Amino acid sequence: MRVAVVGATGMVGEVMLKVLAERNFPVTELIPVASERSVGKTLTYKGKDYTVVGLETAVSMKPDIALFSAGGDTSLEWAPKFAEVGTTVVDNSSAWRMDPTKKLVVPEINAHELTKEDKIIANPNCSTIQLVMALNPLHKKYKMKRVVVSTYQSVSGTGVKAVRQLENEIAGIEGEMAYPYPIGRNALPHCDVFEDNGYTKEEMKLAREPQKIMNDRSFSISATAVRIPTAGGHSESVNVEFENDFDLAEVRQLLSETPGVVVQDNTATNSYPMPIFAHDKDEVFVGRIRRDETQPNSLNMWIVADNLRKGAATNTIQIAEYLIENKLV
Ligand code: A2P
Ligand code: 11C
Repeated sequence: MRVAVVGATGMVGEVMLKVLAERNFPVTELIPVASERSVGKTLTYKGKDYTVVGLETAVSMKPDIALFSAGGDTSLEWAPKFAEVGTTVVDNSSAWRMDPTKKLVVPEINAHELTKEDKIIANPNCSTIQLVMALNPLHKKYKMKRVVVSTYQSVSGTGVKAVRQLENEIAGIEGEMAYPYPIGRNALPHCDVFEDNGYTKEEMKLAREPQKIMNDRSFSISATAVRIPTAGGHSESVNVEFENDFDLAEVRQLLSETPGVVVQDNTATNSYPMPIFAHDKDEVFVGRIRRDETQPNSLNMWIVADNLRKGAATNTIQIAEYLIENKLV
């Protein structure tokens, strides 16, 4: 496969190169792509140097697959140009996610919907992916009615500027601010921009994307997204009300049998998911599984994943792997 990585010099792009190498993705030619600022720079992949090219050049090379993580505007403008020359685009931005003509895919849940005709495929938001990985098997068994989720999101979700803001604050250095307030020793109930309804864009992604991925509008999700001073890894406190009652041991069993999910849930040994454990891992970790004692058929749990891996690079690459395995590219 001739594979273009659009945004190869960025935070997610860098992890994409790492994950492609780790998983031995069948790359015959790698085409690293970034903005004009980076054209001519060298990147290393599997011990070999590659020169960064611009988007125009990359399109003219007609790669088989293009993995995009260069922001929504770049995707909106350039993904169709790649698709036009026959490239299949897997896009990690929010540009195409809610477009009814595009699929929004978490491979473990709905990759079977993909066909050869899908030339632009959307990768969900990081906090959505880890949420649906845990909700989907439970929904199938007990039928969800309503989900209330609060997130604890790391600064790496915002990008390099935010990672630097936190590092500078810890080191006591004044520098550029990614957020309107300090993030060290703080918690900001503000991820992405505010919308007219008073929710943030991140909260609305959590409310809308799961219904599309799970192809089911019978449940509703209410979200509060909070930025906290962790470097990497997003955490979520999740309350789910089901139509049907459940058995806690069966819930744990169901989740531990779900590919890509790891249950870490033993209060006797202080075993529960945390961002420092999830770092650099592809699985979604679930723990603190307990009955909500205030209302029937309701559950509380805590979900953690590495937002740059399963939340972004790994999920994108798993989609591409599915396309290859099923001869859809
Ligand atoms: P560059 O490094 O040249 O700016 P991050 O999400 O970490 O900010 O990274 C964004 C990625 O998207 C980087 O690789 C960046 O390249 C790339 N990028 C940003 N804007 C464009 C653009 N207009 N055209 C191509 N690549 C872009
Ligand atoms: C965050 N979820 O942590 C964001 C980052 O729609 O792909 C990814 C934004 C997106 O702030």
